[in-house]
Amino acid sequence: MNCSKNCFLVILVMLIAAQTGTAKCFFVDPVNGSMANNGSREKPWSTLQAVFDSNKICSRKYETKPAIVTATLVIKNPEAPVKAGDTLVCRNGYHGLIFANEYYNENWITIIAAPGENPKIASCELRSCCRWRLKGFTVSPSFKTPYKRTTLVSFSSHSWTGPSRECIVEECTGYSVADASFWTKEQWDTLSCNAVSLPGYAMVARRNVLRNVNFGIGVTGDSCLVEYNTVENFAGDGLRGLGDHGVFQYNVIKNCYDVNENHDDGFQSWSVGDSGKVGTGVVYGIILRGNTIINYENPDQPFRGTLQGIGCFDGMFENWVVENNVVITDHWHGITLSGATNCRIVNNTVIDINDMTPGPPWIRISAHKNGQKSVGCIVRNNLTTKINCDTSGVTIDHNIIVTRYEDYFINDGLNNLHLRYGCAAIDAGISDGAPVIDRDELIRPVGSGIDIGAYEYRTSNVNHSSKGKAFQSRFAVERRGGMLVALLPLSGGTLNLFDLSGRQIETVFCRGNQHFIVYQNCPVTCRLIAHYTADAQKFTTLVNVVR
Ligand SMILES: [Ca+2]
Ligand SMILES: [Ca+2]
Ligand SMILES: [Ca+2]
Repeated sequence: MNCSKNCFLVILVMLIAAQTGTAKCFFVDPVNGSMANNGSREKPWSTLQAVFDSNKICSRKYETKPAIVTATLVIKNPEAPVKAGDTLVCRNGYHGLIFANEYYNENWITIIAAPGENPKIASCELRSCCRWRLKGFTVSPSFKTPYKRTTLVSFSSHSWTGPSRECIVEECTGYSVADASFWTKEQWDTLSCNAVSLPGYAMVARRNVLRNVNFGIGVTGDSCLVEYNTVENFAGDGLRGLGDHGVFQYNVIKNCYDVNENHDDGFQSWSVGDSGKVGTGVVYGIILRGNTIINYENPDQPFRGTLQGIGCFDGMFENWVVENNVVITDHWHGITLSGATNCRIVNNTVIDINDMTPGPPWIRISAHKNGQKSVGCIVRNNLTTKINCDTSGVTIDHNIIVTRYEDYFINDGLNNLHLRYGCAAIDAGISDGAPVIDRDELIRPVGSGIDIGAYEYRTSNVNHSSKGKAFQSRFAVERRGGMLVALLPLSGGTLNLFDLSGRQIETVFCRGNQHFIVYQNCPVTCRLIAHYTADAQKFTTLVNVVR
């Protein structure tokens, strides 16, 4: 009896806590909704723009202006139904152009696509905002007439209403126009939008796909995270990181368009001092890890230009880590830090995309333009076409200069820079100062030592990394008669088969079917590594085929 009474009390307390503390979901449906509704699943509101414009969201704003971060926040829209911690679920259709000002949420408010649906917005600017999460939208000003060049997603700050902080954009698809292949040079120069702007503290851009843009993701806030994004077809720079302690990891930046005077960079940073002058300050603690930067995929691409891979020319840069990046470019600057203190450039792969000038690209740490020398830096375990460092202030060891790509890489140096069986880069590095995982987020070292370059060569069973989302699980590959059949964890994606020497033996593009024949005439006995990528997730498994 006592027990059931206690249980009842416990449940009652939990229910009360749940009622007072539980976040609510509200629904927004441009096709069937109305602002006269209450926002429930059955009676959704009409568009996200209308939800903001009709003050349905309770939040906070600075009491006095100009806002300073230590000032008092007061309640805004106190009677509004959407409160801190709630979620706005957006259904298919066009949700308008989102601009909202002064929404400092005490707890996160999430704006998310309904499962399996594709809500669209022209752009989203949340200004003087805190703790917003925007997820799963397709963003393009081409949804609105007339077309207006803008930033696709920005969490902007304002000197009067206050700085933004702690906002997230993830799993969004953004583009200026869906297809820019017919754009003239002038259209590229005047119509391409900047994609994402993170100007405040602790902002995140994650798993977004951004195409046909001017600048990709620009970070001026401190402690921001930019990961697993794709920036494809860009006129400006792919990524910019000017704030301190930013982490840029596992992004893919590819295909730059030379349409104006901008010097295109895959990633660029510079310091700004108290005077406001470029090159007079320090950028602290940036991590660039596992990014892939590709100048162009198609040699016949229109307005194809050259691309500085990681170009940081106006230091100082202090306590940076640049590791496991892959830079494939037509320029001299593969990875360059001009003015570096205690920076580490370790286990990167840097190659020229062609055999013409400019290039071959180098890894370089040099003095600041003003003459201030770099100190305490390490350039180690890199596989690169050139090293061009100052001799003082930089420890340079265990790097390999590549001249013949076929000596090192599985596939001619461009499509697959995983190491070839038996190549001189395997086990030739040192672990001191080196990353414990590789570009694929797999644990290293494998074998008798750490390898040179971004990828660790592995001959046998895969060590699964405990870090990150990638490689969390394996998938099944079975022999059925003379064929191998994969049972894939997701639909779509690409499956690659390698033999244990690292030779690629099959590539299959898996369209919509989760049971897939991957190898028609499989040998009676063999061991293979199957590597499957879909929806930005990666899965690897070792296949043992025995009679
Ligand atoms: Ca640039
Ligand atoms: Ca070149
Ligand atoms: Ca090794």
